[in-house]
Amino acid sequence: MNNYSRERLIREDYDYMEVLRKSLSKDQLEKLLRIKDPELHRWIADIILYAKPSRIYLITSEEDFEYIRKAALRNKEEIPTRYPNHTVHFDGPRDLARDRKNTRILLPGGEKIPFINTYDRAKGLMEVKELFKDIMRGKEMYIGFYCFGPKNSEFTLHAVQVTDSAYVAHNENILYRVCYDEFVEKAPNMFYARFLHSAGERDENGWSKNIDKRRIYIDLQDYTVYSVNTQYGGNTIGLKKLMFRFCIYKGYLEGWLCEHMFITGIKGPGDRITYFTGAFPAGCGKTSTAFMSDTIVGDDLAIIKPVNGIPHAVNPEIGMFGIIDGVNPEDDPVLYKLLTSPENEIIFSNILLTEDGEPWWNGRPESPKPGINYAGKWWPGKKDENGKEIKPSHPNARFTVSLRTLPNLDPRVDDPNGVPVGAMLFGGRDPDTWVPVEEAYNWVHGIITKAAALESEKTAAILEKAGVRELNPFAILDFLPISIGKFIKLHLDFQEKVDKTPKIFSVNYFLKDEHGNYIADKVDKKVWLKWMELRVHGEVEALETPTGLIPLYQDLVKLFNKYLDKEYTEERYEKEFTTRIPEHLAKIERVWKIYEQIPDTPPILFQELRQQKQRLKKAMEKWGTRVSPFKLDRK
Ligand code: SPV
Ligand code: MN
Repeated sequence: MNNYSRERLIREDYDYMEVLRKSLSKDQLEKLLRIKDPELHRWIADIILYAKPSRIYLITSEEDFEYIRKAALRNKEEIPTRYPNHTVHFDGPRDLARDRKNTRILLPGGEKIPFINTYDRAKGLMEVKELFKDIMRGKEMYIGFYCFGPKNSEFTLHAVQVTDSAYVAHNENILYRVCYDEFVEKAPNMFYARFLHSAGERDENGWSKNIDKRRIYIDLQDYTVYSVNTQYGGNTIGLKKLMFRFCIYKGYLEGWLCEHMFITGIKGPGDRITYFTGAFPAGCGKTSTAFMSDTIVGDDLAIIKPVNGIPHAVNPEIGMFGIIDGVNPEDDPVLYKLLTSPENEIIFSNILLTEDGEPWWNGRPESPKPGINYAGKWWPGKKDENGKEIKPSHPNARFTVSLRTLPNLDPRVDDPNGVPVGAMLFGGRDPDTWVPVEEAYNWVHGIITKAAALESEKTAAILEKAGVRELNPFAILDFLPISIGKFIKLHLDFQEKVDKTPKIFSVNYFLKDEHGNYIADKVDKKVWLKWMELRVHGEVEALETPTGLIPLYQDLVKLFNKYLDKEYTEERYEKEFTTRIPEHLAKIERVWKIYEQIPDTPPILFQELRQQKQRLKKAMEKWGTRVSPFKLDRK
């Protein structure tokens, strides 16, 4: 990539070295100049002139971490707790989740992509640059150099984060590998993304004041993101969901996959490990599935490329920015222990900090004591201006912690070649259609009917009404910088690049019975995982339904007994694995209608859906609207 063509904040020529010499202390300047990239130097000088930070600090190794931790406390972006390694951050009541409306992909000429929030590039750049004028006055600015992936890996991308938030820098120090040495080694002949962030003016609570001027503008052409007047991690942590857009885009241009997926290892017979990746919209069981696995490589993102003909996955992150709501000692023993261990470095966001300095979230067994939370002072029974009770901790409250704190961290987490992918899972919040686990007939069937047709009820991770069902293909819709049609085609074509494709499964933990109660227990996912592991190796049979392949009753009985010490009744099995035909047909209608509006949808999508519909209709003629698994043939 030619770094010299990058977008500038200041067009005119000026002596940028002079600006750097004046604004950076001697040691900071030395650090910057060791990266031999005039375009980078010039960009930093532009920001200095433009946003006017009063001091500058570079994060170039783990030795800088302590400085950032202290800065976050000094800036009052984080509050200490009774545990020295645990801090709390509050985003403010209007800044608690990703802002879909104001997160826009900037495209030249105002090009539009269906279902994606795009905006005219020239207009967007002008608007957002204006917002950065003088915005860092009186503040310290942090510059971090990170890898998006393991060191010395063909999978890895690079990024520079510039921010006036020590909280953002602190998160990145935990979530990503500091990679200054690779910049020193490779620049200027390297690709890197640029993230410029400012929390903007903050009020006495530390919340960003100008929320109406919150913008997250993603300049696809220049691999640069401008994020301003916001603090919530999904809007601000450059290497998280902002880098992810660039990763998807680069993958699209180069023919590999960047996914919103965890990567975990499942133990099978003889202690073999089979690696799974899994895509779930936020708040739909992704983290809990990862923790139910035997080893964890990653909990949120995956870069997948062929290595010797086999798809391999790398986790670009080395930490978790996870949802804490509902994490309790019974259902999530490992995560709960990790989050309550004083020795782990943890940033909690938008939980309740009780007056005795204890971080409290929904899921802690004890009742919440008064303290401060995302809306200010909190006491039991506190109501908002509409008379609605304010929850002690927010449903999208998060924790940031290093993966290295995990007892079950996979030993291959830093492997520059990643881990081989045996299976891909797709799951959403679906009350009435998908069975708890089902295998696709083949790659294409899976990509279309499981991944592209993934639907889910909205959750608290976005600033919209929870509970409404929406199509969320690959659980990635919020992050796509290209049309979903192109993204599907990329996956269909990926088949040609590998000798063996992973098996594709759908999972659904949210199926309800006729009384509206969830049928499965939270821990049952263990059994579904173990069944899928056996399927990857062809070691159990399956029943053929009109929509895929499901477990045999007797296999589940054995697995429930072995892994959960639980009885699994025929009645439960029938309830869980009955094909609900009208619901499936309605789903196909919904999905069809959406893809009809997307001009570059691959035609094979409609073919697959049509075939699925025909199979369902045939089954309905034979058996009626409900097909019990006991009626089906073995595959
Ligand atoms: C998600 O919402 O999918 C997350 C958290 O992983 S965020 O950083 O907000 O995207
Ligand atoms: Mn995510």
